[in-house]
Amino acid sequence: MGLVTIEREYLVDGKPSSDAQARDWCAQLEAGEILYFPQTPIAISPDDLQFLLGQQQTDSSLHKNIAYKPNIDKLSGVDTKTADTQAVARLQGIMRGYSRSVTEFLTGFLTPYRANWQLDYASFRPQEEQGRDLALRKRNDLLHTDAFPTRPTYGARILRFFNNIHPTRTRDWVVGDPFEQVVRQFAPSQIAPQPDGAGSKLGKSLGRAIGLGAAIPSIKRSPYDDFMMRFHNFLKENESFQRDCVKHPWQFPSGSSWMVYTDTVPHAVLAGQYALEQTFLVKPEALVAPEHSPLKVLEAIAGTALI
Ligand code: AKG
Repeated sequence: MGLVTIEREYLVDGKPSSDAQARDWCAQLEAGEILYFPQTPIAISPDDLQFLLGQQQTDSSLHKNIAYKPNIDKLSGVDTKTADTQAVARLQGIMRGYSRSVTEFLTGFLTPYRANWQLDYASFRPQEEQGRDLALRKRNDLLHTDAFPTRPTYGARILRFFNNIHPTRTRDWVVGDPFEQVVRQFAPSQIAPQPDGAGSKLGKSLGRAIGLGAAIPSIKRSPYDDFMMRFHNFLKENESFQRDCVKHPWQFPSGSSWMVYTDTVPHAVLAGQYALEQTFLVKPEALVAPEHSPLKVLEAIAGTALI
């Protein structure tokens, strides 16, 4: 998988020079490329940056990162009982501003999506990633594709925009082969469609056929979401995949941004500290190259609808 570099001078007032250019960048993203901005298009004031670099995550046993939920203007991952209330309010204000700036930028940049995406959580990642002590399924240094345990997407794609705000250090990623290749590596070539009403059975049989174990209980998900969640866990738990899979290293410098569909690009972060991130859920009807979407790839393998 490659990196598509977007220099400032390619943009006109922060926007692609034409609709065709915007569609082309969307198509490249959907096919698994990372769009990389050597100089971030998101303005963060020096004061806010200084403040962020002084923050620690006090509640990291429960939450991997500090999350901001823009739709309800709430932070989680901060221990509000012990944290300084002024500092929490300031962090909330910065995250609110960051979320708005990224949304505004991408509304102008990814024009084919703007009527059909949903703003999801933003996050602040103050922890050093190298050597983090996390439960295996929470580890981000193991290659994985993303799925959210509590937020099934019903086929919407997971698009994430990152900022490396560390003053000097790179944020070091590795990415693997594209989703379709990885899924087919583990799935048999034919999986019999199931009769009506057996949608979730199909999700299970697809999962079982590629050795993903039982379905994950509780939250109501479509067979598609069920598969994506188990596939995330399967990749992290699969030692031979982690050891032998293709790994392309990318080091994102201080002050850069990048965005990627993390539901299909297997990725891991090996080192780095201090990043900001905003997630969008892009609905199937907005996609310019839906054949690359994990939903279409899995439906083609299964031979039937999965949502
Ligand atoms: C994820 O959030 O899925 C990651 O793998 C972490 C990426 C990062 O924080 O750079």
